Amino acid sequence: MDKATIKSIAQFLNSAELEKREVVKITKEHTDLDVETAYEVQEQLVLMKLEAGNEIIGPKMGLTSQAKMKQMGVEEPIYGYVFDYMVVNGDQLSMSELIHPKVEAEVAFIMGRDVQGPNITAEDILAATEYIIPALEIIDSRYENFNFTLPDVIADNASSSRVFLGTTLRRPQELELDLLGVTLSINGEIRELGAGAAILGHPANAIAMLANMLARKGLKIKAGQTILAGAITGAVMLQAGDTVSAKFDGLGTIDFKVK
Ligand code: OOG
Ligand code: MG
Repeated sequence: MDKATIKSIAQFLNSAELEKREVVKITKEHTDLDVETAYEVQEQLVLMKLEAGNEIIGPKMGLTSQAKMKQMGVEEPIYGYVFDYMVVNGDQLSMSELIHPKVEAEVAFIMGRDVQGPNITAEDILAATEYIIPALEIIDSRYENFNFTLPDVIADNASSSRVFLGTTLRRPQELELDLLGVTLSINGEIRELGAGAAILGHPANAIAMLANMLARKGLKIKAGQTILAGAITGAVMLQAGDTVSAKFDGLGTIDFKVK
């Protein structure tokens, strides 16, 4: 695929996000879009957002749990980027800014040091992590009905849209992240639950995988970045009027209302 086509796909997906418009998946027309090219589209999309004045909060991992891989019919972890405009301040999610949002429970790593792959292990990640915080990610695929293939979702920045970051900070050594339990309730009813081990056996494995994936592009994890490890639970569709509440063992709660 030539550079001009890669750029035009990135532009197409960026406009879909800005105009809150769902689109047909890219691979429907561009059947030759493979994983490597999809990351080139994502790179262009990230560049456009940076050029528009947005800043990167951190890369994120996605599709790191069986719950998510099964739900989306995709079998491999991926990464994308969370930008400053995606972080929600306060406790309200505005439906009018989004297409068809879903919520999923995650933990985030706040990095104290740079981590440069390859050959990074979970132990390396834990040693380089300053704090763990709870998070609720709002994913909002730009594709109709969240219908996509692996290259499609990579090109679409892993459905990144919004994120609520919790305010409880813990040192990684204070937690057993694999045993960290979480419940996700909508309107008072538990809809999803799980433990950190759902993420590749331990959430730090997802961040290690990220460091190793970034290394293939000559990139690294940077000190100060806040990095989502991928959803522990399946994602739940949201509707205006919903009240969302997630409880994290040892990490407090995150609550918000959908307007
Ligand atoms: C892709 C986004 C995946 C996660 O945590 O698994 C993701 C999607 O499900 O639309 O953010
Ligand atoms: Mg996620």
